[in-house]
Amino acid sequence: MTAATTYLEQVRAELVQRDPHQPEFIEAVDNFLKTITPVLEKHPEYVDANLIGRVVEPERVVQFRVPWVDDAGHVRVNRGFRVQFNGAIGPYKGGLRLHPTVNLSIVKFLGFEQVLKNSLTTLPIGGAKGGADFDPKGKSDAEVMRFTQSFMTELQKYIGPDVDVPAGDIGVGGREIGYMFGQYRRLNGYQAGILTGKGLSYGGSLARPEATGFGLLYYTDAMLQANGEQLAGKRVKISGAGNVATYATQKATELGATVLTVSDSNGFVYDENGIDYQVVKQIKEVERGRIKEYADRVSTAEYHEGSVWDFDVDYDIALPCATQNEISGDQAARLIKNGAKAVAEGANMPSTPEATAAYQAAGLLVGPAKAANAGGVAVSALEMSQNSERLSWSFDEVDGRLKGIMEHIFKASADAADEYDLGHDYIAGANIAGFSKVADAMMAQGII
Ligand code: NDP
Ligand code: 2IT
Repeated sequence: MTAATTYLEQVRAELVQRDPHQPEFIEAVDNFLKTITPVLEKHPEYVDANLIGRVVEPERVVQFRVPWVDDAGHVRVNRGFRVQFNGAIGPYKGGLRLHPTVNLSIVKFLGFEQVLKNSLTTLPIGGAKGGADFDPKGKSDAEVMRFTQSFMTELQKYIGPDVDVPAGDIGVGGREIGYMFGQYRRLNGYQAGILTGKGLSYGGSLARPEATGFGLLYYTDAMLQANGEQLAGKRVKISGAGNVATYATQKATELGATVLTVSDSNGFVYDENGIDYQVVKQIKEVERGRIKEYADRVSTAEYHEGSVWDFDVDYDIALPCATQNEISGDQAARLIKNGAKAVAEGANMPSTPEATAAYQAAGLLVGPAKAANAGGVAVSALEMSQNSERLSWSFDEVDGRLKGIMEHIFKASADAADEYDLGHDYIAGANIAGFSKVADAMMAQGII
């Protein structure tokens, strides 16, 4: 037992004692704590400053009532959250999730991940997350509008272009950002930098919708190339059929891979000839339908109920792009049996700890979420830059910067793993590289 490991055990014990009912948050912190001992051994001053104890405690948590009236005239109440986790390196930044499973544990896990992810982008943004336990599925446009207006009426008290800048996540896309922006403007006047993921007509950035999915593939390609491989010719399994999955499918296909599957929470479609992202886009973005409909439109595709991770097919690369803990230990064993050699996480924390242990035991290349999916928030930060200078950059300008940022994130993670003799452990590398800037900034700013 070194001083560093004893200290980390104390921090963890305190956290579990305080928040025993926050399993996702504890899981996200554990994923970090497991990798950070060598940094504390090199920097004993971090232990003296109880830096880890401070890093795992959010700076501020806001929880609020969101009342709204449904189309039948009934008064409904949801619970809204904003967790401003760490502002040491810039204004709080992170998405809003609308999903019935949203609770404080989920928002804190996402906020904690966001701190390290945002640091990895090299851009000046702190970490935050928010959302509500509202289910957009089956709601009319008018209901979504009334809900998001009520949500923003409270949230606007806590955000600002230099304070905290929310964006989308599960259940929050262009429609929801538009309604929230409108309500903010009605209450406070036009401020472009209040949200990112905006429509192009009122201050949005080209390539923000594509950014997370495209960025995931730029990262994956960089990881493969560093290991003497390439994306072209590879068979890829993707889960999810939302924003991240759709544009991951597009970029994977453009880079010469074949995407065999996409999914939603009911089931998945499989097509040996490759999934057509334009059909997915039409069904999900335009018609707000279910992925089952894909098989009605594309004759070579099959639809199956259940998890895509329970489906056996030979493939090379897994790109989970749906939600947290979607891959269990058993499903990871199956993925390895199916021949996958690499996993890159588009969703936040999609692999259970058992799954991650299985990948590592089998020697897979693993791109962790906080590195591999950082392209979305990176382009959000570029949207903030464009808003500040009151200019818009071309698609190629934004996409080119995104690619550079993702390649840098891979390299910084690989270099950190090298520095600590951790081989190809890009999970530890991302944690260490992301943490080092936050740690420097917190140490410089005193005990706050
Ligand atoms: P969307 O709402 O656009 O799509 C979510 C997709 O995941 C849908 O296909 C949805 O299916 C599926 N899904 C959601 N919850 C579950 C569940 N419990 N079980 C199975 N499938 C589920 O969200 P995004 O594409 O934006 O987000 C996907 C993931 O990527 C999330 O983990 C998010 O945090 C992460 N992410 C998003 C970024 C962004 O910029 N949007 C940036 C970085 C990460 P169904 O319709 O059936 O619910
Ligand atoms: O998880 C994420 O990084 C996001 N949902 C995007 C956050 C953002 O501010 O663009």
